[in-house]
This record gives sequence, structure tokens and C-alpha cells, in this order.
Amino acid sequence: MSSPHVPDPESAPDPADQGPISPAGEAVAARSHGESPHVPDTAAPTSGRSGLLRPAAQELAGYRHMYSGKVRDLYAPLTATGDVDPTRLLLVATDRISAYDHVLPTSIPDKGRVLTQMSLWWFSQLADLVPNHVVSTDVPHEVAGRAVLVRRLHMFPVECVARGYLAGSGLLEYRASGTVCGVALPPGLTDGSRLETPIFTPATKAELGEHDENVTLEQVADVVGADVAEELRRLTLAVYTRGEQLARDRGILLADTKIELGRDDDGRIVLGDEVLTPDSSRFWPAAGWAPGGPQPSYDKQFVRDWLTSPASGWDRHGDAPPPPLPEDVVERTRAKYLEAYETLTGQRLR
Ligand code: Q0Z
Repeated sequence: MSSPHVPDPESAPDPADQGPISPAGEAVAARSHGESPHVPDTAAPTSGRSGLLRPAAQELAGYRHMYSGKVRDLYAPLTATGDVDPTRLLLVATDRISAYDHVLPTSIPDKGRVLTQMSLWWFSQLADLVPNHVVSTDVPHEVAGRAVLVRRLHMFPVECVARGYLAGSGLLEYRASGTVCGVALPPGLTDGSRLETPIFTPATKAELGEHDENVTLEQVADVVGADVAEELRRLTLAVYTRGEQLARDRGILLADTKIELGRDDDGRIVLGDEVLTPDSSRFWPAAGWAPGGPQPSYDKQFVRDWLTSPASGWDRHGDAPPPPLPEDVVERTRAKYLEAYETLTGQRLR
């Protein structure tokens, strides 16, 4: 159901933004997590869809690089004997940014720290609702502030999405059928409409280069069982509801969010990955909310506006990779990420 041809394909849930760019090692966690290989970073540099050479992930002493998504890298810590510690992962957020399904050639300084610190803050805000995978923020100096050591979980093969507003693949499915993931919605809704009650709109992890596919609760139940499916729904809506209320009080609309849940070795369902960041959720400025068309993005609007303006000379429907961002677009975008962090948490980023 979701496709690249959505009004706003950038921020997850719909976007393949978090999709793979390069695997490393063997049976990696990311694979069992549903991300698929794309550009091997062990081979000679290869042209990705962007046609650009993507640099290999940073080497970190004491860690093995396992995998890279578009904007994040995944490592496993090594034990004293040099083996992979099978119980832990290091999640590293880079300063890379994606737009219109491309990783841009220009990074946004501090983006990785902002998203990591925001996710950590949310984990603590949500701790009474669901346990999380965070172990430590004591990480290599090269990735200080933008990496988290986590417990390795057995991830459910489902993207757990909650929506409180209609956008992206939810809007497309609603227009086609009046439902989203099998949930019937009232008639008359439009792009950006607020839903009376937030809904659980799960998706299956897509193949390489594809977007996730919306599925019904029943289809989730076929995979994980009815009781677990219901628990994933309950937890996803609890996380979204808490996040949406808090953000709205601070002038940020959280239109939807995608969370990743897994099981620990004791059988508990645990919140993993990143949570309630602009890369896993649609953040809209509450002041600019005007249903009836695509809503401005809190964080990426300057990037999108420039990329789609004549000034960029770029065709987002063409084959060419996106051009580098001008300095002022970088700086204004960086300021938006910092503003989102400070507005939500009431703290300065340190
Ligand atoms: C998350 C991802 C990437 C960062 C695997 N606690 C966990 N246990 C098992 N697997 C994962 C987690 Cl968080 C897991 N991902 C997505 C990809 C960088 C996160 F390249 N993949």
C-alpha cells in the first residue's frame, strides 16, 4: 500500500528512509530485524542508487561494524577474546540526512546527537509504560553523544506504527478504501486530518528499496499470534498517546510514529531502536497545521523546499543524485533539530 509516490515520503513510518545501505559481517541482527543488504562495504566502492560512492562506516576499536542504514550505523561490541558479544549492539546515529528517498551528500551537524539524546529522553519518559533496550551511553569518543549501547533483542518482524493524523500511506489507503490497515475511518477526512482516536497501523518490513507494506492487525496476528499482536498494538498506542500529548503541549504535532518492539531473553517485550524522533515520526509545527494538503515538516522543510526549488537544479523524479545543500539550509535545518530537542525536553543539548 505505501509507495514512494506519497506527498511526504521522508519521515518514517512510510518512508524507506531508515532502509539499508550496507551490510557487513554474516547473519547480522539487522537482517533478522528485516533490513536487507544493499551495498556491501567490504567490496570495492559500488554505485548505489544515488550513483555516489558511499564511504565505509567508521571503524570503532572494540566493535565490529554489522550494518548501515541510510542515516545510522549498527555495531556489535567485541569481547576480551575478540568475539562478537551476542547480547549487545551499539546503535550509532550519524549526521546524515535523507530526503525524497535519497541520502543527501551534505550532513547536518549535531543531527546524530540530537536524535540520540531525544530518543534517550523519550525512553526515560516512557519507562513506566514499557521497558527499553538501553544499557549505557558510555561509548567510543568518536561517537560520543550519538550512540547507545543496547540489549540485543529478538525483534518482532513488524513495524509498529501509530497514527493520530492522516498522512503518507495512511492517507493513500484511506482515499482508496476508507480504511487504514483494515481500520474503518469516518468519511470526509483529508490530508493532515486529526483522527478522533489514534489507530494502530502496522506494516511489514519491505524488501530492499521498497517501502513497508501496511497490514491489518489480523495479518500481524497470523505472524506473531493474536495475543502478542494485541500487546504490540496496546504498547504502540500507549507510546504514541504519551508522546503526542506531551509534544502537543509544547507546540509540536506528532502525526504518527513507528516503534520497534522485541523480546528479551526473559520473554519480556521491550522497546528498541530509536523512539519518537523526527526520523521515526512525523513532526509538524502545531502553528502551521492546516488540513487539506501536505503539512510542513518541523525539521526537514528547509531541505525539501530548497531541493524542489529551481535553485537546486535537481529533479526529485529523475535519476541524478541530489546536490549538496547550501550552507544556510544546513544551518537553518540544524537549528530546527536543536529547537525540537530543546522544545520537547526543556533542556539545552550538551
Ligand atoms: C535495530 C538499525 C542500523 C541502527 C537491528 N535492541 C536491538 N536488538 C536487535 N536488533 C536491533 C536492536 Cl535496536 C536492531 N536495527 C535497526 C539499523 C542502525 C538501528 F543500521 N537493526
